[in-house]
Amino acid sequence: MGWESIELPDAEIALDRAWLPEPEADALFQALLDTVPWQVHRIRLFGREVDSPRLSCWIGDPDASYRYSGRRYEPHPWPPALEPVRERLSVACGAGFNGVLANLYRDGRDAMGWHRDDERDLGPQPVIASLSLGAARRFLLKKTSGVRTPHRPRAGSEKKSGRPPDAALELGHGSLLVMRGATQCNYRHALPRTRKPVGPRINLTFRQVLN
Ligand SMILES: O=C(O)CCC(=O)C(=O)O
Repeated sequence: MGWESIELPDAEIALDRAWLPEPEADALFQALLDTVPWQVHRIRLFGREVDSPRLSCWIGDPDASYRYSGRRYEPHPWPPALEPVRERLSVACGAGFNGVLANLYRDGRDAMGWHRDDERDLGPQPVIASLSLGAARRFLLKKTSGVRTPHRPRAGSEKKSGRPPDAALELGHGSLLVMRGATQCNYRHALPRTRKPVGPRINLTFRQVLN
């Protein structure tokens, strides 16, 4: 297998569907489920602050505090199981990462609305490395006008978001999706809810915060 280029105009996206071998992915999934201090983050939705429909944790180096959706998060220390993965990811992506946003989708009702990872703290062309563990879920991408706006998640439903997505990728256990260059400037992404019975999924988006 290896790297597959996702061909979308004005984006640089690559996917390795089996980046982390299954036994390692199994062990990492269980270790994170057990050791990450999962929290409900508050997000802005249609001008209101609401609980996000998933559990999250911002993990990083001590100075890597991170502002998104109108709040600043101080980093939790790296769980021992994640340190070696960070090193391997840096080599695989040719980029450093000082933080990771971990999200736990407990079942198909948990989701992530349309947004861009375009916070000022990430710089203009961030490299975002997204490692998925557990149940496979659909990840959608949709081209924008290219105008940068603050992080503003939209409703998690695919139907409510207007025109259809430009790409739908199945992100399975151990897959690694890397977005770089102008991708965050030109595309929004989302992880919609699903009615299918699905088990828990953990997604880790590694980032470099420029404080
Ligand atoms: O769970 C996913 O695959 C998407 C996560 C995401 O969009 C983010 O952390 O910004």
